[in-house]
Amino acid sequence: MTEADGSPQLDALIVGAGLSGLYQLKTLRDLGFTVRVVEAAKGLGGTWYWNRYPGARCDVESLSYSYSFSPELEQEWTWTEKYPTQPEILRYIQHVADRFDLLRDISLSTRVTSAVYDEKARRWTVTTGGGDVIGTRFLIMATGCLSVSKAPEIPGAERFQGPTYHTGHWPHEGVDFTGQRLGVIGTGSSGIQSIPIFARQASEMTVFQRTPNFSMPAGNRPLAAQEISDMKENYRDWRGAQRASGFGVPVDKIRAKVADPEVAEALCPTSFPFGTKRPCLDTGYYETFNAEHVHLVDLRKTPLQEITESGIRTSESTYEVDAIVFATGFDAMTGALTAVDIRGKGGVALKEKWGEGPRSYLGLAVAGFPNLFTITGPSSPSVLSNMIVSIEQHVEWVTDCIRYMRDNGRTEIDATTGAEDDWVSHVEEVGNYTLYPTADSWYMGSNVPGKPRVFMAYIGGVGPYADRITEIARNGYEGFALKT
Ligand code: NA7
Repeated sequence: MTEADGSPQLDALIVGAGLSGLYQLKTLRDLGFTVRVVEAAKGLGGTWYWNRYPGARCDVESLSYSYSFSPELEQEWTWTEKYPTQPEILRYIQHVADRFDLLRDISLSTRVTSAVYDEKARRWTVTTGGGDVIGTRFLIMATGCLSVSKAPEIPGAERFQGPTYHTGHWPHEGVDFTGQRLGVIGTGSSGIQSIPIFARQASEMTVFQRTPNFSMPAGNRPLAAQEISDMKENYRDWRGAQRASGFGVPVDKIRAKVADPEVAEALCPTSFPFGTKRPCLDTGYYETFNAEHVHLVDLRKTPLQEITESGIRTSESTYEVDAIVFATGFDAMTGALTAVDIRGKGGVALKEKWGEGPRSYLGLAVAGFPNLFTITGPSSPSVLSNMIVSIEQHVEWVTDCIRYMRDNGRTEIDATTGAEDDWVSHVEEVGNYTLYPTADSWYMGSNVPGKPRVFMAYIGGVGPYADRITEIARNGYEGFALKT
């Protein structure tokens, strides 16, 4: 369907061609809706498209980190390792796109810059970086929780004469640090996964650590044929259990792995309780610091002061380097949503509404922004779960909602402010029963200077959360105002 001026009019526009966007496209298209995906990258995969630094791997086991919606897909796809590598996940995503013929409804290299709600027409007008205008009844942000890299807010970063890289935006052609003096800033999951590999290349490597992290050996290995076939036999039961979800338990043995006791001590996490920052899985991370050419700088003792033309200066000395890797993380959970100029009722900007922290009903909808859905949005379990389970949950809920609206002749759905307030209070209350708010983490938004310090995920559990949103839908979308 097109407007008189030729601009497309859709039932739904999906932003993002990662695991969420692809499944959302399939479910809506299967119901006969006119739907399109726009994606800023040149390829599919979302977070997995960009995070291609060496060693990038999912920290959920591959047999669980896969779609559950198609028993056939489950049977035909075979994972090779316990924890899937980024290239293998991308191959899986490509396979899904080919198998369900998704590509024909996806526009790559297309970035959405603004979305404005027309209250009269009850439709969104979406504009892309290329100047295209798309009209749509529903706007579905499938933009991911960890997709906007956090710029390193370090004085002088732009002065450095050598190459700099961010783990969240790694060059597609790869980088070889052989023979180079390398500085790595950041020891979160991305740093911990990539540092052992950089150490094999660099002639000298200095790791700048602000906060030591909890990391456990991944114990990665090829999957045996028997365990794959056992899993394939039991997939259906497993998927049911998965939607109720669970957590792992740590064993930490850093002092036994690192020869230099001072370095070992510096690597031991002490400043926050286990789990309040996302625990990492590593392969040989701590042992890397036993190599003579690998050095650890403890930024708590000698704070980072600036980046110079040729190196990194702390309060104690300057480290000359040829290249710098920023493994400094993401503007998590809200970054990709506030990066688009989204204007709801009365022209209010989402960024403005979220000035004091994200407010959302169920992590799915935002009061005053009708017909807008956020897949794994803030205040849903999202990053506190196996993402793909939460993605499927949200995608299916949104699809059912849009179908319900079509079947019942409704053209607008908007969360009420009261329901949103209650949900935000509930999320906060449950979060306050935990230790999460005690740590400075990306869960709290506190890794980004100036970002409000709010616990952005829902810790009430994937299973109970699913029951709640299902119940809300069953009761005719409680907490939402629907218009015909
Ligand atoms: P994370 O986990 O946010 O880690 C970022 C790291 O970078 C962390 O060690 C930060 O220290 C450090 N950092 C950030 N900014 C600075 C500055 N300015 N100076 C020094 N050090 C800094 O991001 P990742 O990409 O590793 O992982 C994100 C998630 O992806 C992960 O949890 C998994 O779910 C997958 P800090 O801890 O803030 O002191």
